[in-house]
Amino acid sequence: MKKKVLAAGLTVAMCLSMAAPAMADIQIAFSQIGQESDWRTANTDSINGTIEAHEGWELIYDDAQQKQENQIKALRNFITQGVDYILFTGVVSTGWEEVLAEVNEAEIPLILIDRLPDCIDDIDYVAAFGGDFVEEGRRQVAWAGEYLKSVGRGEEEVNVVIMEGTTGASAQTGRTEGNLAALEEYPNMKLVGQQTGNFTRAEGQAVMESWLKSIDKIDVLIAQNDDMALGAIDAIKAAGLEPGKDIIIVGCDSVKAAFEAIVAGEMNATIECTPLYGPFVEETIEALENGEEMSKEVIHPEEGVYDMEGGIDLGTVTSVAAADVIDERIY
Ligand code: GZL
Repeated sequence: MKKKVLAAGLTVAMCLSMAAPAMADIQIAFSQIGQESDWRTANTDSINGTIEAHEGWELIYDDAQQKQENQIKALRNFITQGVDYILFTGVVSTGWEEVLAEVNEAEIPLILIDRLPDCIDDIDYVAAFGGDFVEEGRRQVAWAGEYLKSVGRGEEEVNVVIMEGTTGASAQTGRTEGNLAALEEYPNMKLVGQQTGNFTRAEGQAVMESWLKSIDKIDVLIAQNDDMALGAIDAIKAAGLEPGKDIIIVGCDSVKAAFEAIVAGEMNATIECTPLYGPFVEETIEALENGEEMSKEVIHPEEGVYDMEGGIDLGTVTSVAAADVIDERIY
């Protein structure tokens, strides 16, 4: 009897082992902020798609719905699971010291992407990659200033509103720093409004609706991402005004919907901030798996500026007409 049971046991074990999926060599955990914008969706798709397509890699993914407490919980779960790598972008830039110290104590390699934590100099990380938010903010205002000059309005006093991203996010604080510094270079541009739209289209529309009721004349909107710019366009049209003409609109991210709005004449420019981090993540983890050291230098990708006609010189970059490149855009 015993032999039969043993044989049956072995048969079952063999079937199970044949049916079981191949064990991953490494587990890569990703603490993502949420799904607040087209940029974020493209960022998630790029990273998750790259990891899931890589032989032997397993993705452990968490969407924090833009809540810091959810990210902290996710990071602690990753530690408990004993993952091999952690990818992290913080919804805001403060409040990460304790949990990132726990990641360091667990000796799990930490890859910082996108919105970097203020405590970056006090933690161990193996690589860091993301947009140069201050430069992106500078480019937004400089584009508007140069454009006004190009159409003979360089001396005209114009009213500017800045629609900020999520309060306390490094993308918001950085872009605002760049926005305000660049405004110093264009004394004809007067700041008459500054409010967060939380990087979402719905909140961008609501903020623009309230500004159109409370501010006599708005000439330029600087929106710190394209989703808020697109929401503002909806509000401007509902108020009977022509977006892109009555109000000059400069976004950030360079998502496809912004190219479409520019080609339609409803938006004037967008400053690129690429979300396509998948290749960087793959190269970094492959290098680390091969025992290579990565530089601690924060890597900023090359980024462009896209507008209606091209040719606006911003010093570090010259704009390109959206219509000329819209067909090759992949996000
Ligand atoms: C920028 C990123 C910002 C985008 C927004 O790297 O953190 O968050 O500009 C997104 O669209 O919501």
